[in-house]
Amino acid sequence: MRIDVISLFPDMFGVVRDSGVTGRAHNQGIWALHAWNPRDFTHDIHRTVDDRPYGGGPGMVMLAEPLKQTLQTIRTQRGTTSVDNAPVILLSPVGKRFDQSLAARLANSAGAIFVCGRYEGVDQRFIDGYVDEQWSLGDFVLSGGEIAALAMIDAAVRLMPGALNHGDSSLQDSFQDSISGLLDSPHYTRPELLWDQPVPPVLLSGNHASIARWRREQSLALTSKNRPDLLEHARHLGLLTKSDEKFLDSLKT
Ligand code: 4GY
Repeated sequence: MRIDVISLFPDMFGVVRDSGVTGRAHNQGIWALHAWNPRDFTHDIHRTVDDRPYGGGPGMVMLAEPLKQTLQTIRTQRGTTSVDNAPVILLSPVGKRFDQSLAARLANSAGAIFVCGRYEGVDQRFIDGYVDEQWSLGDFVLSGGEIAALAMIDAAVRLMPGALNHGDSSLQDSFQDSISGLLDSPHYTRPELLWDQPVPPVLLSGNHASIARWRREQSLALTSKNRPDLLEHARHLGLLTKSDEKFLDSLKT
């Protein structure tokens, strides 16, 4: 998979290229990252990438032309003009909310070209002419799209085959994230007694059925408390058993 990003701060992408799971996967050639600065595609002496908004108002708007020039260079290097090979995705709070299924879609694709806006936004004519999709990390406003792109790249790359060396844990995660539809249960490691708090005894019992049931109940209780919307969704999909429902009932009293 090849990811291209267009950003006035391309150095920010060193984080995902060089560290942790995503850095190791990058070194293994599982994915490649190319970060492009639209300032390098300006032609004026000031290397201008923004200008004042028509109609007035605060702040500046990103110029369409340097973004278009950057995109054309990327398309030439990628050797294609087809959108299904590499969709152009703008990071914006007006976009479709990013979730685990979009992460999986990206992980199973040939890649994407992420456009990171700065200032008040991007000239709408670039969006209309060149952007295929808009994705949002959440209902808040960042000072640029970079941190949203970093989060999405991280979420996708860790799902790619070979990215997590212990392949089991990605299975566990995907079970939690997309099969059970519930929040993950708590984790414990050594020592057995820490700050007067013991590890829940069931986890030391060696009884794998009891451990699975305890984890399931922890997930149900946490999801009910923090994300009742996810619980309702899981119920709608028929992912809750009679035993789950009985446990959830017992929480109400
Ligand atoms: N939230 N999800 C987000 C964002 C900053 C438009 C320029 C978000 O993805 N991107 O807040 N991006 C943009 C917003 C103007 C800065």
